[in-house]
Amino acid sequence: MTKQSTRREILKGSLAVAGLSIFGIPEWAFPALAQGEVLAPFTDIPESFPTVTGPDRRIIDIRKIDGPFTPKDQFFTAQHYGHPIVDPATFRLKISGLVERPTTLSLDDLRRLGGAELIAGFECSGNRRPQQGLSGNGRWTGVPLRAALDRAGVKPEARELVFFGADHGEEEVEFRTNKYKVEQQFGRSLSREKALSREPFLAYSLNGEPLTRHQGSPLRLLVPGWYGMANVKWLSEIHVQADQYLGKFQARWYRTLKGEMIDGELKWIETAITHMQLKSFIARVTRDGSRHKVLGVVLNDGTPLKSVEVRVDSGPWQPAAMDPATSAKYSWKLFTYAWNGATPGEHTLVSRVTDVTGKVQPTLEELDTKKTFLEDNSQFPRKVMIA
Ligand SMILES: Nc1nc2c(c(=O)[nH]1)N[C@H]1C(S)=C(S)[C@@H](COP(=O)(O)O)O[C@H]1N2
Ligand SMILES: [Mo]
Repeated sequence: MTKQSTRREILKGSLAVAGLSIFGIPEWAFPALAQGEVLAPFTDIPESFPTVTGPDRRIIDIRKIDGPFTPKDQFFTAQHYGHPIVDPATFRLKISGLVERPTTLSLDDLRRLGGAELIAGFECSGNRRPQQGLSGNGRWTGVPLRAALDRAGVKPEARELVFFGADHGEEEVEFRTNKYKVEQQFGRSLSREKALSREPFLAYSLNGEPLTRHQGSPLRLLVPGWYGMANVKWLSEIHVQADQYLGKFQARWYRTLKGEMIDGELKWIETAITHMQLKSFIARVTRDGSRHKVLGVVLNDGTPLKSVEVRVDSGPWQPAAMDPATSAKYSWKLFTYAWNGATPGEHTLVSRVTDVTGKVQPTLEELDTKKTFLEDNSQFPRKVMIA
């Protein structure tokens, strides 16, 4: 048995498990550049650009993805009020409001509840072309949110849970013709049903190490399969209430305005940003001798995938192979495509992903009636120069 077919057998096995057997002949290789492998330059982004994009902001250079998990010192970081400092030793998570037992939990208390692991990737809802750098994937350790909430006992009349970060700032709240300047904490809410489901997670470590300040040290919420804004960093308080939470970052900042055809009539609707929309993008193209390889990323809400395909110029869609190391439900998924017979000159490459429900990643034209820029999951054609 050759080395190649061994790899193929292994992959076949894990694809069957993941239900991805319709993918083409796998040509999987670990994503870090192999010896002798060189990047084929994209002509749609600069050869180099700063990944630190502001005082407290960082993006990843997707051409440098070097494994299933994004290292802590490369993980993108985005937030509204900068990075607060919270001392892990004196930190207490407060659970207040409509609970049987108002509760405060130290990190040790939380550790005693858990030690569970979650593999989850996410992107900022504003992540978009050409850099797509507001995305990453992590192996998180922590406690299912449910375990902490059960300590406090959510009362039957509670409808909504609000998650507050330690970060805050002055906000202008508009009410009719008035504007009020008030101090507010970053806050995001979840319905009772979602908060008490098995999914949301309180994470205190990333890839086996305590969260960095950038990642929300000492504790953050993760809502697997949702866009980044739900993953409240520097989590300090969970407030349980009957009313709807209408804070800025819940009710106003993260929403989409789009036109939808309903019974032959165009209706303008506004929706909240919640779960990630089905998306793929090509991260890099490399050459090893005369062979070219395309590596890309899929992000979605955890719905199993049916296929990822790559198209070169105006050729047919060709199946890509999935990386078995990224098959966990909420992991980002890496894929590769062996591009045979690449000719010198500029080419256009694009990927598209389809999930098992038959949902297909839309083209940019198909998102034409989406006015606001968040949730851009459109197919992203890339231009690459082959020497
Ligand atoms: N406390 C707090 N949490 C926050 C935010 C914030 O401003 N404050 N920003 C959110 C947004 S918009 C995103 S995209 C993610 C980014 O997570 P990261 O910095 O770990 O990549 O954090 C989310 N959690
Ligand atoms: Mo975001």
